[in-house]
This record gives sequence, structure tokens and C-alpha cells, in this order.
Amino acid sequence: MDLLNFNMKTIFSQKHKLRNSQTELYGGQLVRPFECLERMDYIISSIEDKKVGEISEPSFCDTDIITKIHDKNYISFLERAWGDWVKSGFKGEAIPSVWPSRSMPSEEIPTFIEGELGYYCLASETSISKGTFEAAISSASVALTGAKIVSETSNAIFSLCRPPGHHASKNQYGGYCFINNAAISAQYFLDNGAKRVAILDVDFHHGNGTQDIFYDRSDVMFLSLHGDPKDAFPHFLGYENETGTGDGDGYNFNFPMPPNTSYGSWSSALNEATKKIAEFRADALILSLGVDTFKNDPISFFKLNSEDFIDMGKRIKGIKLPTLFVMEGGYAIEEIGINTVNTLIGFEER
Ligand code: OKP
Ligand code: ZN
Repeated sequence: MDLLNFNMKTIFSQKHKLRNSQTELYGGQLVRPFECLERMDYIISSIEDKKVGEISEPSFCDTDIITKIHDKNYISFLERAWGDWVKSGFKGEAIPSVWPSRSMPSEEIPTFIEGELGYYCLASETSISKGTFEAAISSASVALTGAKIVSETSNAIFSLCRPPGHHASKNQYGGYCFINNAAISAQYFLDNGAKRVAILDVDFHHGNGTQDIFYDRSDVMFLSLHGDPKDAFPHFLGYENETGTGDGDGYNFNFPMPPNTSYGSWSSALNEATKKIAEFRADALILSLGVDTFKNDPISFFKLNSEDFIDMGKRIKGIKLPTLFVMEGGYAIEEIGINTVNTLIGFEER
């Protein structure tokens, strides 16, 4: 008796709830974060409604892989940041207020928490609160468990990560991201037999962290479709002329698109990206899946409809590679479930 309509397994940890920040600096006010824990409830209930497949807890994590991607001092900063902030007597959540900007290019790492926050943070909307590090590690374990299964079985897996990861660089957090779940998964594939891995980032925002991590490497191709950084977060990376450096030259592709882009032109860019992945002869694909390209997303400006995500899933299936889906953004929370699941269903339908 098969009660499932599809057979895509989801990895998910309840520990994401440890990330429950109450403040996001937005438009000069402290608001409830867009990246909230209810996002997961909507996705889980759509997975159950559409009978996408079984949902299981992560069973694997590896700090060595995490520190192949992120600097050790960055990870230990994340681990102690909340405690140090509280010890310093601050009352709110931890938000940086000063940065090593262009006119202060010293490489020294400050020792006081306010200076450290500016050093290790790339954007101030992301407050650090109690439990943030523990949730980020659980999110990493969701990604790595998925990567392990894909690597062992070649079956597609959905790693339902929260917090997301694609803005986290080697040594900076921000854009709601702390550990780069897609990047550590790519490293897992490479350490377990893959020669080349492609990371395709379809979140509305440019995956600056993933780009930074692999910019000088030819074993991971990074491709990102996103809102033009002239108009959209993260603003300071994601232009078309960023093609990689050193060994990585020719292995980075950005497809920035203007406000009001709809699925017609978006999917043309996807087709171009798909061709690059085929030429690269990747052994595995990681899809950084954000559904904030949706027309009603409150912080984004593309115009995808819910049905478009089904077609997106079909085209990703057409790449014909062992695929790990890693959850990134999506803030129209009423529709985040259906948009995410439509992508998975489009991939699973023949
Ligand atoms: C994280 B992910 C919009 C401000 C945007 C941060 C967005 C982080 C997005 N006015 N602030 O890529 O979905
Ligand atoms: Zn996003």
C-alpha cells in the first residue's frame, strides 16, 4: 500500500525553533523578522498535504567539513557571540553598529563584542539571539544528512534547512544566514567521490556567501539567478562580470534581473544556467531553493506565480543529476509551502 503521491524524502530538524529572533532592523525600525519559524510549519504541512514523501530528522553532522568551508575563528565567534553580548550588559538582541568600512581598512580583529560583530557580520537586519548558533548547527546537519543520502543513493533529497545559508561567507554572517548549508554539502560531495559539483541558486537574492567561498575554485561551479544588486540585497555582489578568479575563473555565473521580472525571462536565464552545468559535466547538483521569487513576496520584486515553480522543478529534473535541494528564503509565508512543494513535485512528476 503506497500512501505517497511522490517519493522525495525531506530532512528536517525541530531544532530550527532555537532560532527565534524577535528583532530585524528594517526601514529604521525593529520589526519581527521576515525569516520566522512559522515558515517551516507552512512547508511541512504542504509536504504532508501533497504526500511528497517521508520526513525524517537529521542523523549526521561533521564539524571538519564545516571548518573546511568557514574559518575556525568565525565559527567559534558564532558559538560565543550571544553569551559575550549578554555578559557585556546589552539588553536587546545582538546587532552590529560599526564596520571595517573602506576608510578603516585595518585587518585587526577587535576583542570587544561590538567590534567583533562588525567584523563578522555583513548586514544588520540579522540579529543574533539565544539559540542562534545551535539552530545554525542543526540546519547544517539537515544539509549534511541530505548530502550523505544523495551521495550514497543518488536519490534526490530535500534538506529543509532553517536558518538559511547562502549569504554566509567564509567568515561573515548576515541576510538571515550563519553557516552556508549549500557550500558544506558541496564539500561533502567532493570529499565522498564527486569530482565536480554545481550549485544553482534560484533564491531571489544573490548567493554572495556561496560565491565568495568557491570564487577561486574550479571543482564547484556557482550559478545564481537573482534581483539585480543595483536594486536588491545584498547590493555589493552579484554582478554579471563576476566570473571567478585564479583556478575559479570561468566557474561563476551571475544572472541579475530587473524589478518585475516574470517567469518567461526568468526561465530563459535558467536555461542558460542549465547549459553551463551540462558543459561543466558536474557529478551532482545542489539547488539553493528560495521561493522569494514569488510575486507576493514582501521583500522581493520578481513576479513568479505558484504554478511556475512546478515548471522550474521540471527543468531542474532535466539537468539529470543527483540533486540535493537546500532550503533558502521565501517570506510570503501563506504561500511558501505550496511554492516549495510545487518545485519538488515538478521535479518528481514524469
Ligand atoms: C535572505 B534570503 C529588503 C531588505 C532585505 C535582507 C534580505 C535577506 C534575504 N528591503 N533584507 O536570501 O532570502
Ligand atoms: Zn532570498
